[in-house]
Amino acid sequence: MKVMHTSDLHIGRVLMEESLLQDQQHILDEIIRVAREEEAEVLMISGDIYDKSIPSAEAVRLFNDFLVKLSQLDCEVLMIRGNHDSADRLNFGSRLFDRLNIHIISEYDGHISKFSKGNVDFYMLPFIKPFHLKGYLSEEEYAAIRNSNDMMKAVLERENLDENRINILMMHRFVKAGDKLPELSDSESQLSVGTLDPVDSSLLVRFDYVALGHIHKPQIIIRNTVRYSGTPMKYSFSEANNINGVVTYDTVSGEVKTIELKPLREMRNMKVTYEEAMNMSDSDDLLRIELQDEPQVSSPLDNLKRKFPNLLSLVPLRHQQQSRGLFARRTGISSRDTPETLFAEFFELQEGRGLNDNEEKYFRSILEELREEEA
Ligand SMILES: [Mn+2]
Repeated sequence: MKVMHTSDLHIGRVLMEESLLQDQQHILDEIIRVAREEEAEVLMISGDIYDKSIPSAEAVRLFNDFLVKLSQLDCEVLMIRGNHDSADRLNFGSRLFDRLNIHIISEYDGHISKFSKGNVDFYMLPFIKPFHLKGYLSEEEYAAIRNSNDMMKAVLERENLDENRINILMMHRFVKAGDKLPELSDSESQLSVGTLDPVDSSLLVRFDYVALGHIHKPQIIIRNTVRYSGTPMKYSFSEANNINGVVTYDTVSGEVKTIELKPLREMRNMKVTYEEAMNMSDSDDLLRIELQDEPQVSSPLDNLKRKFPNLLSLVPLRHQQQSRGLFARRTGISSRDTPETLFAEFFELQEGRGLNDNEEKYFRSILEELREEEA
């Protein structure tokens, strides 16, 4: 049986105020085209269907069209909730969609939802937090859960895998292999960087394939068959060099393949002088330009925009020098860094002075609000 794996559609996402709806419509059609061409029998979408827990009307409309097209496929569609999705909103209509071979799992009911086809069992685990386990564990077991890894262990211990069957797990989480963390991009939830809470891949060894979502760069975690499919398209300029696509897994031969998807608009970073940029041919690509000189014209951005209508970010030379200073000093983000200390450091670098009491208070209040929203 051939199964297909994708994740992190983030329908409704906006990139630097630029709507990506057309690009997303195109890429969703590409996913459907590939599913058809590959004769996939099951299509797995491992969370973050929507970009926001309250999606825009346009995003809902696009997802609605996608569902209709999926229902016309000769293929079972499995979807789980990601941390960006509202459980209730994603769940809307799901019992009706079941009849159309579209299975959406948004909630945990004490067991991982299992979907069986042929000799394959698909375990569909939506994004959950430890409190979702309350009531399913004894009080002692529940009290012993300190992090995501403990939670995952408890969740998996409750399942009886049939070793005679092919077992596939879908989940939306941060998974590490030993000391090795997955490689992040700028488009994952920024706040999560401060609260890295990984699950160790050693918990997943009993599965033949693990279809992960959450991390946006496609990557293998322990073996070819425990991997992040990555987003089907690029969602930040830090992803410009990624090769985005969908993954297929043949449950008989064990073969894993990545099938590249062609975006509607390419995304590129350019490091050029103003002169060089103006001498290039016009382009509709989504662009970020780091200028390598200080142009002596009055409105470089307007001129460049005429050639490159989708130029979304123009970084002047002096900003790059400042941020290089920042990166030169920092060797990375550690668990000791908090959003407060990181922001204070960033502010000092930009402004050449520390935060005063009022500014610090203001920053804390914004952070508080964001954290409440996240909770
Ligand atoms: Mn995501």
